[in-house]
Amino acid sequence: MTFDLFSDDLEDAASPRDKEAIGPGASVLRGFALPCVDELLSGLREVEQRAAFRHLVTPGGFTMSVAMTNCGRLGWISDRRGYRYGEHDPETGLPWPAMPAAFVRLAQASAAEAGFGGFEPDACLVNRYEPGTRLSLHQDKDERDYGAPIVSVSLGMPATFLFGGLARSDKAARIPLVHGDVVVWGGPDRLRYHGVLPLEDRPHALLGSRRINLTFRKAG
Ligand code: MD3
Ligand code: FE
Repeated sequence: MTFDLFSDDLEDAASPRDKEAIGPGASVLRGFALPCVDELLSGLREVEQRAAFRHLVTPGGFTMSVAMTNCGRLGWISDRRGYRYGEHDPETGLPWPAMPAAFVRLAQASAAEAGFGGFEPDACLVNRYEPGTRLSLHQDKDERDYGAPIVSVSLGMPATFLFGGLARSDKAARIPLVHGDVVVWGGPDRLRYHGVLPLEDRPHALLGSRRINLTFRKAG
């Protein structure tokens, strides 16, 4: 919630003034995840036990500084052969863990709040950042249908999100994201370049020197 001397505490986390349009199809829902953070963190612990965080290698042979895991029917992976979604964790050969119910509820409520009713995510990529970790500018193009939005939930340390245009060279806006913020990207913003600046070490009360980002997609 924005700090406001005249706030009367009667608003939901998603009151209109906390929905910021950052593009024609993209909105930041400030604090929208706060009411369910405890459930999200216990869901995350279950997911991590079945499918541990790991550092993937890009097709070009670089190890990503972000550690990743997945839940849901499909998981996103990268290796020397390319980027793709698959039904199994290549580390264990097991199906990815199911999406915890609290994850699905929040993803659907967020999409609806941003104007994308009927969102049915089948993939949740979980990114873990530590101080110094960054995500360079990229587009998300491995999903089958660009008509569905992507929902992203930020937990733990704050980050500066880079929101570019449809060409890599377009100037990127810097959007600060903090614990509990949710961003929904769809429509004409779905294929915009984006990234995350290297994280500063500003330890968070619940998560310490980590940032977790859940990204919900319709991949298949
Ligand atoms: C903007 N993750 O996993 S939020 C990613 O904070 C990724 O971990 C970032 O970019 C993170 O691919 C950023 C997710 C996000 C996903 C798709 C987008 C932002 C987007 C598509 C278009 C514009
Ligand atoms: Fe992305």
